[in-house]
Amino acid sequence: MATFFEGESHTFSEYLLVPGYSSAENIPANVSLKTPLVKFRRGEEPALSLNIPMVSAIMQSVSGVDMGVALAIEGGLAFIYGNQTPESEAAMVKAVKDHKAGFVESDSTLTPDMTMEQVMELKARTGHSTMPVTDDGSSRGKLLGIVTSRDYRPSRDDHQKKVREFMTPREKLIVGDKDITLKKANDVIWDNKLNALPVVDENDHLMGIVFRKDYDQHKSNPNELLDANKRYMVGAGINTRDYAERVPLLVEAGADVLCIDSSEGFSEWQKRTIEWVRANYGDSVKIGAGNVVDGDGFRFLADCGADFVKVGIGGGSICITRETKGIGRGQASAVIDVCRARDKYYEETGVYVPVCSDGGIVYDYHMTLALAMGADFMMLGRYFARFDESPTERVNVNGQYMKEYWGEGSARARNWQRYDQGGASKLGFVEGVDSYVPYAGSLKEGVGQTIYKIKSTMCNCGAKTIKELQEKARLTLVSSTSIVEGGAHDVVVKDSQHSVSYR
Ligand code: RVP
Repeated sequence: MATFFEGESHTFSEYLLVPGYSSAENIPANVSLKTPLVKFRRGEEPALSLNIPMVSAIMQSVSGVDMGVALAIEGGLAFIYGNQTPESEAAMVKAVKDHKAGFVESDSTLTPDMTMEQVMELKARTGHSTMPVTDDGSSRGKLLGIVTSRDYRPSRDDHQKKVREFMTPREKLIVGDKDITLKKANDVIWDNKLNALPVVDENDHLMGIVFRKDYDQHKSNPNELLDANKRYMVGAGINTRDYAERVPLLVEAGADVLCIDSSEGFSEWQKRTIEWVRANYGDSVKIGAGNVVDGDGFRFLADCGADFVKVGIGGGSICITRETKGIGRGQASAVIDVCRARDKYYEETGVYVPVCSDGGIVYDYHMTLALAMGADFMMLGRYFARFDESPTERVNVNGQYMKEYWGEGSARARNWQRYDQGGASKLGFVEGVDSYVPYAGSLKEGVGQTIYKIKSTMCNCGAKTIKELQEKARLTLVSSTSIVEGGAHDVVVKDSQHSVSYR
């Protein structure tokens, strides 16, 4: 006879935290959200940690270069999507690794033959007034000059005037060489009263620009997630099909950690993939695996040598796996069960394998719940898709700004490798939808707010670290009527926006 799990499977919304004793020490400023990213032995430090417990989903509509940089600045990590050629994925990884903190790649570059009218159009579009001039108009072309708003007067000048006539030419520019540090670049900016310093390589090709304001911003990002060479850390998704071809390119590009992206990870395909990585790279390449939803699945992947294990089937906001295939488990129950197995594994082997809760986070407080239930960090799709830094278009739908967000199992993404069970190379049926999510501005602001909420709740539980939260948290299941009690009720809410806003 089949196995029946005890009890029902629950989602995050069915739980609440019951506050514990908090001392005067329990203030958000004293809370650290540092958390292990990869496995480690008892008494040792993990080789890689996150400064905030958030990673972005391995999805076309979520994790590109901008997400990689923006999330590393806040202390988290993006997993660049694998549903593209190995070459283009590696190029994205490399772009994040090459992105020097404070060194900006120009998004408004001119050629000398462009007109003042075109300059004004570009400025209106990008909002940027400092524009380098290169031979081919690309951000990596040979530097010929620079245009700032001090170089032309739209009210007096002929709008057809060519850039070459009013730019500050290369010979009059102060530039930084390719090895200049951010600190030195800032000194040059100050000493010469500049607003921006172009940085060029040995052939005078533009590499980036350092802006006065970015240096200040860099100083005010104490959580930045950097590798040993002070480059941003970034992860990359792989599949169980083309790893022999893909992994070497990603490693070469500098990926700090890989993750097998699969809707169902309790499989021989994952074992083979991890074995291949170990045979070729030993422990030097870190690789997470998943997704699983119970202790058996966890133990299997831990025994295979996974560096972390990802949990969640069917809970993603765009995911319809449970409806189409009837497999999955409520995300809270899955996390609790897997984390129990993780703790048991740690007791038995002395190896701690971090657990990532993937999908199904709707409200910020769900993240605190996931951590309290034992997760070490969360993977989020919908949450990050809402920000400027996700790779999709911002569109106006019936007067409201939205960002597009589609599942990897949708007809739009057609990521058959993610759903592959060794069959034909195509997506047999869809397991995801194409959707909109309400636009939510900059990642920095959104993540800042979320982090503050998590820290505040941790204070209510008397915890200054995630580990302490996991030890001290007291959780209760809630009935459907008490969920109603938890929202505004029996009043007429004046600001109806509140009831649908992101809590
Ligand atoms: P969410 O954060 O709830 O939007 O969920 C994101 C997660 O959903 C991803 O990390 C992935 O595990 C899963 N996903 C991605 N595509 C699909 C699908 O098309 N079914 N599901």
